[in-house]
Amino acid sequence: MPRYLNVGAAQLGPIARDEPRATVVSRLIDLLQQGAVAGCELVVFPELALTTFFPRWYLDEGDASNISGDTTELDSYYERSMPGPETQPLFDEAKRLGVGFSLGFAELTEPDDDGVVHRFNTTILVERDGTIVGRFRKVHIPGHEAHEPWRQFQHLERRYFEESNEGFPVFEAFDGVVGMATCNDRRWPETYRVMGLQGVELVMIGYNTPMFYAPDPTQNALAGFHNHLVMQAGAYQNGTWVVGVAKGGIEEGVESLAQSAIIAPSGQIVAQAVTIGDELVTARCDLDWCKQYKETLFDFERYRRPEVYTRITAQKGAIAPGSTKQDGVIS
Ligand code: CDT
Repeated sequence: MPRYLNVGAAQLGPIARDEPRATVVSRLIDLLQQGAVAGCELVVFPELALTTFFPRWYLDEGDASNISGDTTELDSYYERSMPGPETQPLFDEAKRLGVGFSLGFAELTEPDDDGVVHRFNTTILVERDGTIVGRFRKVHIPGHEAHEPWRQFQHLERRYFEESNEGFPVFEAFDGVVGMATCNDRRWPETYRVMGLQGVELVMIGYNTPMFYAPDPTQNALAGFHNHLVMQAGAYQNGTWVVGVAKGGIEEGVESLAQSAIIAPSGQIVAQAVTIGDELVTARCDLDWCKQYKETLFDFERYRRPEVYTRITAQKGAIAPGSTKQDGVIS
């Protein structure tokens, strides 16, 4: 018997640097309402969906390892509570419509026991009754820490976000087993496999992917190919749905990839955005389709060989034969 979940991928176009939260939240509500009309139970929003992609600017005066100086503008891009006064209307509307959502945003924590605040690139999962049922903090943080003014635009995620140590949890929600990942996480096979090992049936991924990659511009023309390649492979190899949602278009002069897609456990794209702006695409996702892969070719219990994969967790960088590098592993 099929087990259907109607899902919407709510792609966003650009958000201007000075765009007020209230305006962005009204765009999100509009997409949520479109989702309700289309019969969606879950709408997936992109990474950092409440603000412009602020890591493209060097916004403080600290050194490479330390944010300091005037952080007024930087801090204005983070949420201190969720929901907060400006995001509450989205939660209220979700509850009214009975449509859940996942939402990416910059999180500034309360001070810890040492008085230190933490900054994470976070996504929350909100059920159809408006309650938060899951939280994911981005694990793989790309880009650089230090001010690099030679770039056309910077990618200072490694300055403005900590790497999460919480891993890739899954949640029993939306009558299935669901998980989240954020942008660069989608390029790493471990992301999907760790959730696959917890029986995930649907992975929600928001992204902001610039079309220009300064360290190797030969990759620019392949941005769309790589985006779908990794998500389709992750879906197929783990027998799971993947919903990849962009903030695309030209934002503050920087062009970002759109091409949001809903991908089946077969690895096939079943719905894809056709614009580079605010757009909802939907699919009726049969969560039981996952079994066809999880119980055959990718029957982990039967076929996996964890005893020969120990390098995956024991070692970080590559160690070529003959290398003198020591990384705690004897080859
Ligand atoms: N937001 C994000 O993670 N973007 C990265 C860009 C990498 S280039 C520094 C991505 O993997 O799409």
